[in-house]
Parts: sequence; C-alpha cells; structure tokens
Amino acid sequence: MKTILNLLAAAMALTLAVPAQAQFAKPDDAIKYRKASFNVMATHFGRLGAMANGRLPYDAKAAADNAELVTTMSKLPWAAFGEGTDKGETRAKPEIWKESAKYKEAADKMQAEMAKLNVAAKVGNVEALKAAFGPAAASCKTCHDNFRKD
Ligand code: ASC
Repeated sequence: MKTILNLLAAAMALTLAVPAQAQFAKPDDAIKYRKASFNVMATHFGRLGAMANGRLPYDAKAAADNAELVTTMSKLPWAAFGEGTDKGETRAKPEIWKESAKYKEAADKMQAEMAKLNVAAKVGNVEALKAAFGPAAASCKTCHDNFRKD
C-alpha cells in the first residue's frame, strides 16, 4: 500500500511539474534554446550596431530586416528559464530565480527597447536608428551586469 501511495505521489508530482517544462524535454534543451536565441539576437543586433556606429554603411532595408529579427528573437529566451535550468552549461546567475520580479522587469524592458528599435529602424534614416540603438544596448547590459556571470 505504501508503495502504491508513493508511486501515486510521484506520478502527481510529475504531472504538476509538466506545465513548466512542457516546451522542453530536459533542462539542458532549454539552456541550449535560450543561448541560441540570445546568440541569434546578438548577431542581428550587432549588425544594427555596426550601422549605428558607422562601421558599416547605412542600408535602410538591412536595418529594417535586422531589427525585425531582433524584436522577434527578444521574445524567445524567457520561456527557457524554467525549473532546473539554473545548473549546467550556463552563465545564468541564481539571481534570475531569486529575484525573478526584477529579472522579469529587465526582460520586459529589453523587449520594449527592441520594439522601439524596430520602429526606429523602419523610419529609414540612420539618425533614428542611432537614437534607439543606445537605449536598446543599455537594456542588454543591465541584464548582463546583474544576471549573467562573466
Ligand atoms: C551587443 C550585444 C550585446 C549588447 C551589449 C550592450 O551588440 O551582443 O549583448 O550589444 O553588449 O552592452
């Protein structure tokens, strides 16, 4: 009887744990996913930065395309910070889970800045891109400083 109860309890615990993990088979998959999405975002963000800083010639179409991708990517990593994803091949700091409200605020801020950058990149001139790029980069840095190990 005790064994059956234990099995039932274990099955229930598993069921309860499913929603949080539903999108990823294991924590390691979530870690890989969020790193990949940050990486793709950083690649396209870097191309915008090169234009904003004059390292690459301004190209309105490229700016618009890159900003669209950055905005899309900025929405993805957050679902991959679920339970058990604090350990493994990650530079994520424990503060992400300990100060989750603060982390969410920073993540929301970053997404808002990327949405603004997306609008600015579609204006069609480099001045608009430059004006939005700085605050967007600052929103990346806030998270790196507070929530990422070097
Ligand atoms: C980038 C990039 C980041 C941010 C950050 C801004 O180009 O890949 O993560 O800018 O370095 O401080």
